Amino acid sequence: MSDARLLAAFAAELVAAGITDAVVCPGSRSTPLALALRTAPGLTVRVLLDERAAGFFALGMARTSGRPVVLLATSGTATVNFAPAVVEAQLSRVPLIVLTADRPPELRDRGAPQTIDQDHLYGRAAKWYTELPLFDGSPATEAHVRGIAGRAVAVAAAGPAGPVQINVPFREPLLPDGPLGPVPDPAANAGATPAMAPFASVVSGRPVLDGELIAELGGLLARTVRGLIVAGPDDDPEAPAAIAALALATGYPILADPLSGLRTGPHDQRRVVTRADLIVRPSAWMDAHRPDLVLRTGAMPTSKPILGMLERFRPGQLVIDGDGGWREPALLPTTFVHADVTATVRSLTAWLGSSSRNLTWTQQWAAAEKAAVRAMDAWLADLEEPFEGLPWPVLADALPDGSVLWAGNSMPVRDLDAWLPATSKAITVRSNRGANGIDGVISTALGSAAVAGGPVALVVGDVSFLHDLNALLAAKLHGLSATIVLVNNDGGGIFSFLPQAQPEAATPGSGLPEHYEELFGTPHGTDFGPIVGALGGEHRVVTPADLAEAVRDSVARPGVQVLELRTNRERNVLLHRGVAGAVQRALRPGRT
Ligand SMILES: Cc1ncc(C[n+]2csc(CCOP(=O)(O)OP(=O)(O)O)c2C)c(N)n1
Ligand SMILES: [Mg+2]
Repeated sequence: MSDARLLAAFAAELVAAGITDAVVCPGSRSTPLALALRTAPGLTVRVLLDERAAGFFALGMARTSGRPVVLLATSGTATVNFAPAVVEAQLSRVPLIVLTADRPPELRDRGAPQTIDQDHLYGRAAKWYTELPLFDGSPATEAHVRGIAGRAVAVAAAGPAGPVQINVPFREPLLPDGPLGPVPDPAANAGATPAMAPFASVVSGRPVLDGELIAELGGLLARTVRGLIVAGPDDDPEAPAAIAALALATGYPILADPLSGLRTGPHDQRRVVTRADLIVRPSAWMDAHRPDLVLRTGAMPTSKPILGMLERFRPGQLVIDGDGGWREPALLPTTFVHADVTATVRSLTAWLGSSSRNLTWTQQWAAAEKAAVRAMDAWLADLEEPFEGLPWPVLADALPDGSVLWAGNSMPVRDLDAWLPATSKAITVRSNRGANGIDGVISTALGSAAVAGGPVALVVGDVSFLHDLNALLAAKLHGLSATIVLVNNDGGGIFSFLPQAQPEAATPGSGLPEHYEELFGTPHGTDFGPIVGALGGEHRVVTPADLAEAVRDSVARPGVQVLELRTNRERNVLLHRGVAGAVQRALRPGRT
């Protein structure tokens, strides 16, 4: 088989294994593969100019479509620019197939241009690394290359999902030596498939517990009155309804991280606690409601107060992780249940049966949730200045069913936690919480917009926005639409909550407080309007009073609208303290 035909076969194998989308960055060494992907039937190729942004764009696509996405870069530093997204994909369990074009072996480590060591480039962040052979026309090479495509997709998608790297060497000339198709189907003689059957595929299943183990765990839940379900970040669309049903069967409240899927959607939300971040802070109420057992699903929640509560009370802990993970940063003695979350939770619910267990405990938590929501709503209604939590209730109200809502890292995801209310609308809520980077946030949301079935919105800080400006170019090049609420506090607002921002904590000669603004506050005074306009987006400054209407207007229109809400970092700390105080007052004895 000629080089061209084998390259086309490799692309066709990716499609046969379920790949529908590829993100390709321009370059010379990758030419044959770029052409093979671009001409492969069934594959949509989007070209992005900056590999760092392209990596996150592919990540956003994969998280929203639920399918692995292919990435291609030319040799050299281009491939290294995928690294932040590869790391995020590993930690947030997102399948990516990263193709890195390379010089052939004889040109490596001898001063050839644009040649770096791409062998295992992403280290342990990639689940699997392999290199394609140089094509030599032999049937063995063809079988090997075809098989690698299917294997790469299967490995990337198998739990825990993650990135794989395939390094692809090319010798000059870099043009295909003939037509890139049609691709002969090696299985065609055997029969009957209209689409090409993959050369290598895998049949696998989710790990489930047998009845005896379910009875053991169910018995523990049945014996324990003071239990909590802590639902952490999880993209599995089936888990929320199953977890909600277990909460009813056990009487356990669900401390629902905003990225758990529990706060939004049509499932039963009666046991969902949305204000846990504020409720579980040290207080007399919390001392009186210490849990004996915590059942965790998903990743560790974003909320530091929840982590602090676990560290303070040290309850028994079950962590269910169908991907066999060990996510337990509270350092508690823990039983890890390495079985599928939805299946396990459903079996436990069935084992427990429906009875009204632990009513007092359940009602006390429900009362705390109600008191916190009431106190926060009243506090917000009385507020007469811009507040960084405001976008979340506004977006939850304005976005229609089927929307995808992204939170930037730093304060946006924390304000999301405090302020995203429960809603029966099917809004998917996401954030890059694997490595918590402030890079690539816009690219991720716009990649999501490329494949989402409904509107996409993002709330992002100003420093994060500056990190990822050329993401906006992707929207222009590919006709994407999104609503971006840019919370502009002119710097890194999160640091104002840390000890380095407290002048009274500074010791003489420590460099604080005099270098605080330079090192942490990082004011930059950027005028965002002209930048957004130059990159093809629309920009307007919004006030708290017109945010809701601006969001509605943006959701109804194509293109990217950046709605800039200007806030103040110092005021922000005081306002966050103010609302936390309002919740604590609402939890005082006699109030709930
Ligand atoms: C890629 C990367 N660089 C640096 C950091 C450290 N960091 C965390 S938050 C932050 C400031 C973010 O500022 P902004 O996006 O404006 O959000 P705000 O804190 O104001 O809410 C920085 C620099 C990080 N998480 N990721
Ligand atoms: Mg900021």
